[in-house]
Amino acid sequence: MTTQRPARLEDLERTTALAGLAGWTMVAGRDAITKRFTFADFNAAFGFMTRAALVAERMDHHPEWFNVWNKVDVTLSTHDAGGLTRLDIELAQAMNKIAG
Ligand code: H2B
Repeated sequence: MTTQRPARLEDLERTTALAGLAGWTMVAGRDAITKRFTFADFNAAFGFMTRAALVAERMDHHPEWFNVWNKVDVTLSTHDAGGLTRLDIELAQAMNKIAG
């Protein structure tokens, strides 16, 4: 059985989706979105990463991310599609919700 991966978002779709995603911006020179999450301390940042990791694994869609103490820089893109798909939007929404 083959798994169906979603198609890259059209211009209008990504504009609309991004408008509803607080804090996320397009990455320059790449079809991807990014956000820096800042927390009170490392414990809160790592708690966020742990919860987000569980969602990502359930979605079979994984973030590129980088953590230093209380900050987590996240980049989302669908590697199989070579750009932004609805999976990135859904994971970004879930991360915003987890971060509170
Ligand atoms: N994560 C992201 N961000 N993009 C993908 O294309 C992707 C993924 N593909 N996680 C998944 C895993 C794929 O490699 C597996 C085999 O389903």
